[in-house]
Amino acid sequence: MLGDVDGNKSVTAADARLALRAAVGLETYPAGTREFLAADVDLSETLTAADARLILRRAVGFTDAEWGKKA
Ligand SMILES: [Ca+2]
Repeated sequence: MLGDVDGNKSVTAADARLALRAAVGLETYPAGTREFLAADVDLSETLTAADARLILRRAVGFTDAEWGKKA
């Protein structure tokens, strides 16, 4: 599920944390893995702070146009 990096079936700040850790190299999610696909919410095929930002926004209830759409 998009945004659910830890796989617990909900999108929370914990998922944003993992995405941010991946963006700075503290977690390694190879392309194509479940974690990578969940974290790449802007479908840019890279994990960046922008993904973490979108996940955190989703966790607190915002809906962003970039979510699940290629830029
Ligand atoms: Ca989750």
